[in-house]
Amino acid sequence: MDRPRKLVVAAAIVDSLDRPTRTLCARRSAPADLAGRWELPGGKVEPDETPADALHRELEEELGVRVRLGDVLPGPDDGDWPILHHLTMRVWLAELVAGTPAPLQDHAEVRWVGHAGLDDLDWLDPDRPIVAALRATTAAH
Ligand code: 9L3
Ligand code: MG
Repeated sequence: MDRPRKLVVAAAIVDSLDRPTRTLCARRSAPADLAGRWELPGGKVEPDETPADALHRELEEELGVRVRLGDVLPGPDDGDWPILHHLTMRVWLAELVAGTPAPLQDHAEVRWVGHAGLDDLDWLDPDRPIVAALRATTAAH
């Protein structure tokens, strides 16, 4: 029997859901094999959580922020984005409602990056196609 793949949730936190021009990018400090690479912040959904609840928890823990979620950025895997064979990722657009993003846990740095600068960062492999889709979405505004 197929077991459902474990879900990771992440946020493309933009400066404004109505008129996105910049995205909050986070550079990982851990684990060692991912340290230094950039990602959209988030993490694993726990068994007792909804995906959206998990994302709010992760953003509070990792960055100290509260957000409003916008649309899901649809991916090729039933709306989600493949990571590895046992993981899949769901990504929401979001905007800040409280807090100033800071690298509280798992990150060395956070940075607001404009559309044109997104390609210059050394992204985690699974985040690269997501960022390409994000660029296409945000450039349309
Ligand atoms: N991951 C990849 N891209 C992302 C996120 C948030 C996570 N944007 C991968 C890295 C880890 C796994 O998912 O292998 C779980 O993430 P975390 O709980 O270590 O943040
Ligand atoms: Mg995380």
